[in-house]
Amino acid sequence: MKLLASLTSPYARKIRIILAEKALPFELVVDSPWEVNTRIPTLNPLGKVPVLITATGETFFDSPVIAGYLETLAAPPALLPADALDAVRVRQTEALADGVTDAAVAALLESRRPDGERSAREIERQKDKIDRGLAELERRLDDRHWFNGSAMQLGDIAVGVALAYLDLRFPDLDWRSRHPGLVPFADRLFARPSFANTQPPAG
Ligand SMILES: N[C@@H](CCC(=O)N[C@@H](CS)C(=O)NCC(=O)O)C(=O)O
Repeated sequence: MKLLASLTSPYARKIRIILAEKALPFELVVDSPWEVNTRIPTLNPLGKVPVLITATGETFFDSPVIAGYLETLAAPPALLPADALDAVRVRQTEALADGVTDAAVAALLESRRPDGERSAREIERQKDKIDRGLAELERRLDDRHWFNGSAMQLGDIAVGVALAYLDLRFPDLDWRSRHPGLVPFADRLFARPSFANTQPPAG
């Protein structure tokens, strides 16, 4: 199994964390879709990472699909519940967290546009999505340990990845002060080897 990923992609990090939690062997192929020599568009027409190539040569993207595929390998721990409706609820947590990440990526890309093309209004619009998303996640977590059920699942990993991505790209947003209810949760996740060993390079 091969995972094509850039080291800074939060979506790819979500998959690397799942692979680590499940102790599934894989080859990490570092490929950035922003580089001219990238192979990614030949594997994913959308030109995005992560892309997974299975042991039998089948290709899967994007990260929620890859996460679903990895569950089919039945490697413990299960990160989606067996009950179909409960699995949808975990997927809802994942979608909300991925949406926060999407808004952070969009805000970052907008902030990197040249002077005169950059829209401060668009950056604020995306930051509002981040703040509303985190407020909703904080509300849903309440004082529980995990978002869905009594053990860490896919939704929890996606939330941890989103929060870590904010630390990397928007430390000034100071999500810890604005959403303190998420701090113990994040501390718990960030201490796991799967998170510690997949930290993006600085810069
Ligand atoms: N929804 C996708 C998002 C993937 C994505 O946007 N990846 C970024 C890297 S963080 C990318 O490859 N961007 C290249 C591009 O947009 O051309 C997923 O969950 O896999």
